Amino acid sequence: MAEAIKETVSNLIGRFSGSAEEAPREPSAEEFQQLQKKYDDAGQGHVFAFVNEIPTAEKTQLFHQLAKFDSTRINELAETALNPPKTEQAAAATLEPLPDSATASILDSDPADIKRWYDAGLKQVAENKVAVVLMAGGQGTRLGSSAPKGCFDIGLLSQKSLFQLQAERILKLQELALKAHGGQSATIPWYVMTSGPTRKPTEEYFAEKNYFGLDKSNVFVFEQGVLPCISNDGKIMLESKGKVAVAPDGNGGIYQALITCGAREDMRRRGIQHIHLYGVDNCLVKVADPVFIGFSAEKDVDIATKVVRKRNATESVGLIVQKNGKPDVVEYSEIDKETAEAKDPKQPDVLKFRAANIVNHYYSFRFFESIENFAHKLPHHVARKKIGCVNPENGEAVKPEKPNGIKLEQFVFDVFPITPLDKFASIEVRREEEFSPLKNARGTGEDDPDTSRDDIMKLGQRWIEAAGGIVITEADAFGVEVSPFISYGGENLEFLKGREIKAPAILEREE
Ligand code: UD2
Repeated sequence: MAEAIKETVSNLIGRFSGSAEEAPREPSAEEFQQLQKKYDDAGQGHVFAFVNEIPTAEKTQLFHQLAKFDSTRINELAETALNPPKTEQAAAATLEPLPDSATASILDSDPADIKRWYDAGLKQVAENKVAVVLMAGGQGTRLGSSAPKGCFDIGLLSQKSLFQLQAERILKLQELALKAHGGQSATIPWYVMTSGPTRKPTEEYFAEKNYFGLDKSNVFVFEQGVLPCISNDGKIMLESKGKVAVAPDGNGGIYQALITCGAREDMRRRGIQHIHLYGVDNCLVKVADPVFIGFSAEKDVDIATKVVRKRNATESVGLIVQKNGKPDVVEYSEIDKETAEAKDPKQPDVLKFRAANIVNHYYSFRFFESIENFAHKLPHHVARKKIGCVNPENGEAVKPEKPNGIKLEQFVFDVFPITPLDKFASIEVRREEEFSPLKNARGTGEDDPDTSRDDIMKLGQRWIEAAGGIVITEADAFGVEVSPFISYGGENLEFLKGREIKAPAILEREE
């Protein structure tokens, strides 16, 4: 039996990692004609304009790329994107903050509640019921780095990357769960979604780092889907004569990808009940946070989301709201100025909409079992971009000076309105403890590598001072990097009581 399971798992890994990329099969002339007819009928036949000018291998690549898309669906998406229906309800959508019944806050929770949630969450980890899904398909365009964001070195004394910090928090939490509840092993499987551009470098980085000490049979790197780029007149764009211009389908592509790559099946086989899903760029993220798991399990919700208080009206964050009576998120790229600046009628100097989305969500596995019902219904958001392509008339390369097409992407939080309010919860956490996103290049002064590094160092210093340690600081010499191996969330630092530490410093486990 064990052999059979091992064999199945190794197949899964093969499928997940997609290691053996066999050469695509050459289509028959009939298969090629059938596909060409489908695209012709959809008014997208121009994608075959140059097939007689490209070598067979490229022609085969083009066939397999186009066979993956549904040309009729692409037309529907393009039509909706370029000519959005002016539905009256969109205009009349009533936006309100979430009702108190669906919101909690760590800031004013009873410490006994927080401890109860923590213990319950840790027990779920000990019983191997908690999985983590990491969305790491974004390309760090604003960061100015071509490597995946998770590989980025934010300048810590340890030189640890975001991926490494997150992996070590998983290791530490497994250890804490084992200590608290005994048992054979507490395993938190880690499903890492990448995109075309980030998959290979991510896989290579994980292998090079030997999975940061994690058992590699519990780490699954998989790839999200792509969608064709569409010209402003609704045509599929060619990147070259034999290749469609495509872009990752957005972090909302996670749901379909979890099924396609077999991750949901693997979770089912493992008996997973709770999923923590988060974005890679937050250096403070509490991976599989037991408080969050325990809180969500106790409320028995299908979806929960962590929020922080919005910094100001223009911060680039989504806002958790109630829209037409349902939980929803208004993304920063789609919010109007009036809504963003609206003040709370009861507190005139506080923003009315201040529950900032931090890409930090909980799902019940029960909800994941319903992905087939909604994945294809999620809306596609439109990003107008400058897209390198070839002129469909003559095949010449076009380097656009201004946006010449659109990329379509789904947003992970667009599932929120599917959930009834009583199966949804939002919990406010402290920004300085849980949210410091890496968005911008060094030197920007906000959400950049230096703010990420400083926020980790300051948090570690606060943990040590709270445990009775003394941190000696001078002007810009502050902070202590506390390795996840020493403490997951500031616990078990009493051994530092009375001890002096000269900042900046690092507390790392002895090898
Ligand atoms: C995201 C949130 C926004 C706010 C902000 C806070 C969404 C849709 N928007 O905006 O509401 O919370 O973060 O920092 O979540 N990703 C993929 N595949 C993709 C695109 C993105 O995996 O095709 C991942 C990306 O690697 C990252 C996360 O999704 O982990 C968020 O992506 P982003 O940083 O590009 O999103 P941003 O900052 O526009």
